[in-house]
Amino acid sequence: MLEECGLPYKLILVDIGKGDQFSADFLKISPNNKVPAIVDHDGPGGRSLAMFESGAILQYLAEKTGRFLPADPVHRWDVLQWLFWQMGGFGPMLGQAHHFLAYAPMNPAGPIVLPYAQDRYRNETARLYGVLDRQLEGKEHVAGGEYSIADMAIFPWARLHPRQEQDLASFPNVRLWYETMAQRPAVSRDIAASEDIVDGFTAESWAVSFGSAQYQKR
Ligand SMILES: N[C@@H](CCC(=O)N[C@@H](CS)C(=O)NCC(=O)O)C(=O)O
Repeated sequence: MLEECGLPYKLILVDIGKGDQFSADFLKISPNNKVPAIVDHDGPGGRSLAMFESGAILQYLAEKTGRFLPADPVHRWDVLQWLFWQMGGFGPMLGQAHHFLAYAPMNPAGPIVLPYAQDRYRNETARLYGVLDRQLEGKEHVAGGEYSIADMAIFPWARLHPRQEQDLASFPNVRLWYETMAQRPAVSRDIAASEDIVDGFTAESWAVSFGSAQYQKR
């Protein structure tokens, strides 16, 4: 969204494998210990505004710039419902697919392979891709009749379809949309700058992500 809007920004790495997300300074900005988060030094009334949750951040930036969220109420609510569909379903369920299909089998204390959980989240992920595929039938963009923050929110999860054990050949409308999205200059710049590789865990990074450090009372 920042790239699409041409807004100036400074990217600050939060190393979630090392536990940067639990630092007192980061928790003031993002109390749920998750990225992404932003601080807008030119927020409402010229004051700084900190925000977490990508859906809220996208809506905030759309309202600030007047871009990528249609003004017409019918189209606007169409975009917002698909933005919330990502926040409530596509993101969380695909995150669980990543956990049981890719991360748990890499547990450094010994692989955790749970066929029921793997089937459950692989199937639920496929169901959600099917919903998206039907929504994209005959459409270039997910909602509102134009490129919007709904496309932006959904794309990064779809980018990881191999990790979710999904073949986009089964979802031809999603595949076409995905390929078109990936060619947008702002999106391809982001793809080039942000590889997502998880090739193993140490005892420390496992504890940070899924163990004692993650669940320690704060
Ligand atoms: N609903 C949140 C999800 C954010 C999220 O799950 N972030 C993960 C990385 S993809 C994270 O920061 N994990 C660190 C942790 O849980 O400690 C959003 O869309 O902003």
